[in-house]
Amino acid sequence: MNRSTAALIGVLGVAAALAAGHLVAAVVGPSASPFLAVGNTAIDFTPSAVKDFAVRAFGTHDKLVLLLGMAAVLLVAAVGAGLLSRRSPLPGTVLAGVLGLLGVAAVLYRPDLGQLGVLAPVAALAAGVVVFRWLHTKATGHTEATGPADGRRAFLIASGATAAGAGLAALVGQAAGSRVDVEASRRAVGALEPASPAPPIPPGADFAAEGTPTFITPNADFYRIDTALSVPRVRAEDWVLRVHGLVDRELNLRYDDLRRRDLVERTVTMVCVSNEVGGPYISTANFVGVPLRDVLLEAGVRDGADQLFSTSADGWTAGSPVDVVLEEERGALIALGMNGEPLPLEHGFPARLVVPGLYGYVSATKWVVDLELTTFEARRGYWLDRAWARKAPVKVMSRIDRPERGSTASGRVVATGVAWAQPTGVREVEVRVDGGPWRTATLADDVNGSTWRMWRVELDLPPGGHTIESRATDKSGFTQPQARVAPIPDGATGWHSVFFTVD
Ligand SMILES: Nc1nc2c(c(=O)[nH]1)N[C@H]1C(S)=C(S)[C@@H](COP(=O)(O)O)O[C@H]1N2
Ligand SMILES: [Mo]
Repeated sequence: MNRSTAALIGVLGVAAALAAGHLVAAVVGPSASPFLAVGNTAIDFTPSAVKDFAVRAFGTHDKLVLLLGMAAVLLVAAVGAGLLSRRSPLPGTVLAGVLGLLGVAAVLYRPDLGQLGVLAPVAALAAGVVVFRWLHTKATGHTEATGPADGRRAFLIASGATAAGAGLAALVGQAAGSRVDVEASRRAVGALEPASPAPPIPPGADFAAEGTPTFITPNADFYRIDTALSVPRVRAEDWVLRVHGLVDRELNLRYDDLRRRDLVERTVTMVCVSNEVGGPYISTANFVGVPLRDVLLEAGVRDGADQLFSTSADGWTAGSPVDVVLEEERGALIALGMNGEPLPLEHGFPARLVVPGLYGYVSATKWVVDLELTTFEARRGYWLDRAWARKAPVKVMSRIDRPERGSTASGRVVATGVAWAQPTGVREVEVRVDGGPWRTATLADDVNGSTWRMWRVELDLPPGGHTIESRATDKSGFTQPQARVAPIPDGATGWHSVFFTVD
């Protein structure tokens, strides 16, 4: 058989396998689709350094890049196996088998899939082997009686049928897999009116006209960090939050149990531990929900429980210190809403945790379904096995938003930025230029200690290149240290510095 036929058979075999897996996954659990399961498992096994790099380089597109990369590798493998199978179908059969087993392993490794999940990669394996061998026979199978022309026609029909069948199976699988209509469930939730709304944000709380972010981050702009390739689709009406472990009584709370309570609204700035000095992974929202403390007290926390271990619908986990989440002043929430709407799907619909003053990876579980009172000895959250610290309170930090790096300013320079020190709050921000004396910046109106605070300062500078640096001091008097420390293991430190030119 010629090379292009051989390559085509390889590609069609793999396409049939993926499509069959996707179709079966629609029934046994959408995340069992072999491609997604392998991708998710790859994320779990990726060394932290690579993950940090991916987040830095591609931001929220990191997952798209991973999927495209996997697709490229698969394509190369399929073409390669096809070409190697010109004499015997063995190499292609082996490839289909190996890929199928990879899918089985990935599904078994997923914490969010039951045993039935393996049916999807098993179907993929079977379809891959059968379709590949069938096409191979068609391509080589012309006999004396039929002749090469008939054989060619039979092969073309078979490959066309395979392509159409695979496309159809993938489409049906996709449609059936998204049949869980979370969007409708989210719309049906409607407005979540807080019994105690957050105080209104004063107009003087940001310097957005001069380069800082707006005080409240619109939901569409709120930074997003998670390990989920496909957003978990949990309907409010199916959602149950189990509270168990070292408690006096286990609770199983339904969405309506929570939303019927007196909801509170709190303005909170969330930040990711992976945020570099000067980085963008920080946002602020009005979160509406139920005080986490109230729920934990209802369950009755037993002595000895030092960790609140939370698990999401997709099996991600985080551990927060029990003493922190029980602090009344802290204001930790089981959040249902964000900026006047139910949580967007990507930010944890139906419910997530929000704990002011702790980095997201040790507190902010999205799609939360399980709260276990336990010890730090007994259980380790997702990122702990990847070299991140057990405890991670937010570090005092400031960022310069204007002037921008490498920009050229004319005349008077207005420097602006943000600072944060949750849950204590920012007392002062200082700025210096070219290593000169520190100058105190003007602070925007204070909203609460768990939110960021914007700052502004006017500078008269001679023409030429300049470097501006900033440092914040929290309300306990602690000043952001100069020493540069990388985000791993518990958050970056150091002064942000920006070089710019005055003409
Ligand atoms: N289920 C789940 N929850 C999660 C994560 C995750 O990967 N999965 N990432 C955490 C991290 S590291 C951060 S910084 C915050 C980010 O929340 P956001 O995406 O709403 O900004 O969510 C946390 N909650
Ligand atoms: Mo994070």
